[in-house]
Amino acid sequence: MGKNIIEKILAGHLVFGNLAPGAEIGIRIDQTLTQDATGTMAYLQFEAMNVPKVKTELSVSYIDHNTIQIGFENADDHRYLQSVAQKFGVVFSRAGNGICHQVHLERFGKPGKTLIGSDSHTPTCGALGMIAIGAGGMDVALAMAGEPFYLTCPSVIKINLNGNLKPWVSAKDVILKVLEIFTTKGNVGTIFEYGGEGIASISVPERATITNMGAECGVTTSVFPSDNVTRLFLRSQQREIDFIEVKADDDAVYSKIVNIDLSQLESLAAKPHSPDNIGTVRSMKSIPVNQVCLGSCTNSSYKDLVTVAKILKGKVAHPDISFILAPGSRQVLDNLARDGYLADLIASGARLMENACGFCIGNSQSPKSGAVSLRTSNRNFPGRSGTMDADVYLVSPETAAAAVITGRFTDPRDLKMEYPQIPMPQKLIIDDNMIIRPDYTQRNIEIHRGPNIGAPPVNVALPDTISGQATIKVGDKITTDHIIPAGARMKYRSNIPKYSEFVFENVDASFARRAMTLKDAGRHNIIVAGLSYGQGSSREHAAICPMYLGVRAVLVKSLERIHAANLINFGILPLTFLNEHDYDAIDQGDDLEIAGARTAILEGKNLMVKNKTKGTSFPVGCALSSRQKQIILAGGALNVRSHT
Ligand code: MIC
Ligand code: SF4
Repeated sequence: MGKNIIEKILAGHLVFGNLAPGAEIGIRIDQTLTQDATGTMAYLQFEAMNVPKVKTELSVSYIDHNTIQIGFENADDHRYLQSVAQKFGVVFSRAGNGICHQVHLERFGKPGKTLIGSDSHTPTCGALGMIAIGAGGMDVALAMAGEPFYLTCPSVIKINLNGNLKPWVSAKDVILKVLEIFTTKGNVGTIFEYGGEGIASISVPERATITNMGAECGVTTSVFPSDNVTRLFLRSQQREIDFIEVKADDDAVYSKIVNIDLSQLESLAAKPHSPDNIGTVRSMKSIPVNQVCLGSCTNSSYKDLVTVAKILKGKVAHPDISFILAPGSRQVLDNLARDGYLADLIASGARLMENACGFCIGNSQSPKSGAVSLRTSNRNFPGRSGTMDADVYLVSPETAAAAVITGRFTDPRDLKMEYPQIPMPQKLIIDDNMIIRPDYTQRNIEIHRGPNIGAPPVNVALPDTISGQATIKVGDKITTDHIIPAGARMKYRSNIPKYSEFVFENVDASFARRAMTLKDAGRHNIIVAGLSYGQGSSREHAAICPMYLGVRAVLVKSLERIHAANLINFGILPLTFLNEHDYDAIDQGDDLEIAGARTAILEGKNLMVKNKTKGTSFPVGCALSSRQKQIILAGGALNVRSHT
């Protein structure tokens, strides 16, 4: 029987288990990436593992998220990260060099390799025919220490892209269509593998837009074959040497096959407040727009930005529009500048931001209250822009450019212009002088720890009886942005006691105080939630901070992959309702008790939850592999590691 791309790469990296969908497997990791917002915790955890140098082929530490630097905190983090990279043999991409996923795609990703990154959009590099997976910082630290990465062996869904895109329709519209089909929930444990004759006309950066936003579906990753398009891209990056062909066998088997006719697609938008709330741009009926943000790791390649520059050339942003531009990398910016497009964009009124995450994570450029903001980024969760009552729509660069001109939602076809053709330059400017490679001749490198760098908190072993309260009850699709907000709060990433004050800030601002009071009384906090709990980012702070507040279990209808792994890594028990009506019967504040937890976990049995307030009991599931059981019982991964 033939093999698909995923099976081929996994088989070449398998170190534990069998490739049977649903079973736990361990794979060797060739490359890792971290960014500054998740990186400090990852390297603090790595330091606690007492390993002298990273054991991967390549590990890169990027500074791209917290670059606003109001106060000393982020600068302290950056300094720590630079020194720790030197000490442990990690390549360091300085602030100003660009967003981790864009830079990794350009400079480091390799077909056929495995990559994990402490950022949920790590699958971006799947565009190069590699397996690239987002994970919590602890899992990345373990991979840097040479441990396998464990995951549920995925089932593979084939998405055939057939035909060709029509003018004005682009890669963003393709992934928005995929989100319409698959939604943001129910895809845990699957991978999207793209194929079909249409992919021959889709460049690597466009493929990257598609693999990047697969993260919003909750799939483990997305991958394209490595073909001639990949070879050309690597050649343009002066690293054709990294090219190998990676393709599925003709008789490869998939769990499901979905066909998308590219020629039938039109411009789409993800409406507030979820990336799967899709409608056509036509159906937006000229809604007035206040802000347009171009950039993020989804849509800030040379082609994306040149397309917009050509559409806007000689025009000025509509007076009602604040037009924000954040190029994805310094390479993109260098080439835009050399080719004159940067001048065109600035002349059209673009407000040029740093080559960093910026607006996407809400740490700058929050729109006005009640604003309509069109963004080429990947998430429009409530409040993520920094303005609670803003309506954020996710769109293609073409749709964004049309709104810059008209001040309204406009199908770019209605601009009645010729669709710009973007020839790739003969030669790209490639300059790695913002990348610092480890210098192995240096000894006794001192690690800089400013006052913002704390110790990673460690949990205690799981007690046999969890006794406490349903301190909060929330609904479906609670994202990690709901659990622990990013934006202006991001600067506390390395200071867990402080950051923990903001857990569920935008859902129930008194949660942290209530939880701390219960913890101080020697009791446990339990989070009760609906479907798809923990969507979105890889931020392990959505587990660490609740852990710090004394959360010992989450009781949910279903959990997303990265968050589930993070909960286990920090000793929080992930429990699932076996009967959904038991969720309905719990009220926030109910006294809950789970007795005999350790024994039930060891024996792989369901646990019983006693609702002491209601006088009822109900069973809950806890599906853990034997490796995960060991971690949960020990109170987290660091506790296991320190005993091995
Ligand atoms: C995001 O897009 O939400 C982030 C910020 O990049 C996160 C990482 C983080 O919270 O540091 C992600 O996607 O994992
Ligand atoms: Fe940065 Fe936004 Fe991409 Fe996250 S999604 S890595 S915040 S640009």
